[in-house]
Amino acid sequence: MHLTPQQIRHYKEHGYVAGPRVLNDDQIGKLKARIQDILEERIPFPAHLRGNAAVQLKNKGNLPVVKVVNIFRRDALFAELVADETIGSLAHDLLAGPVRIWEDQLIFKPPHDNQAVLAWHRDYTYWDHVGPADLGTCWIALDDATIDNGCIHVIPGSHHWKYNYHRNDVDVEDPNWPLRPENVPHGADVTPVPCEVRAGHCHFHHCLTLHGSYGNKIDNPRRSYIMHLMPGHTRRTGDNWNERLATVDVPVGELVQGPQYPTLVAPTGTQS
Ligand SMILES: O=C(O)CCC(=O)C(=O)O
Repeated sequence: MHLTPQQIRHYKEHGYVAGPRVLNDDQIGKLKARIQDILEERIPFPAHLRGNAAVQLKNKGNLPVVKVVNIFRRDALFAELVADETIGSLAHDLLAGPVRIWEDQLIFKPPHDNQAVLAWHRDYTYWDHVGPADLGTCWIALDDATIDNGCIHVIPGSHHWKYNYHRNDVDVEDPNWPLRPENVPHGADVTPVPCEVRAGHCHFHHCLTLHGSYGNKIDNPRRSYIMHLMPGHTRRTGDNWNERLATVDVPVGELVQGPQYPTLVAPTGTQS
């Protein structure tokens, strides 16, 4: 399966694009069951990768908003998605091959949680020890992601802005900090555009596209599985600083590749 030329153009011009369905109902059901097992600690998962789900479960009787990273390295069900031909083919439509996985995440937004906000950000601000800045994300909905349950919003075209902020500049108390008029280029349009994604479908965004999401106002959780992807030319450019991510185990200047960063399946006939 491929993205259409219009979809590819949309990604290049606007920094994001809605993609097709990549998971069937059976896959979604299995992934949701596995997520529940991880979050409720029925299967072991390193605590620093799982957030503080267990503590909050005991305190509040409800799961908090949880982000779990690098699941594919520990769980065969998620590793299957990294090896999925459809996802691999779509990723190669947008990024130069061989496309590799940089990091994955699952995000669980509990029902009726106004606090389940993901602050506005550009992913690359947190990945600037690898480059160049042309990584991309394949964001897969496991529930319908809607305005009411906190779907992603983007600022179209913001990946083209001359805009550079450092993670230490950010006021973490203000989820809108990157959108403040004094922080964006003069005259920039910062109107957020919601990206609703049906369950099983995907959405892609560029690592420089500003995005964020708001709370969940409905009775069901909003679950998503997110693959952050590198083009084949991504190199380590600087020091490791984010201990939540695996330490980048290649020397500065070298391509980020090896068993920690599996290659996605390239469509037949693609040179990698
Ligand atoms: O799932 C969300 O609401 C935000 C996810 C995100 O920031 C990302 O995929 O880069």
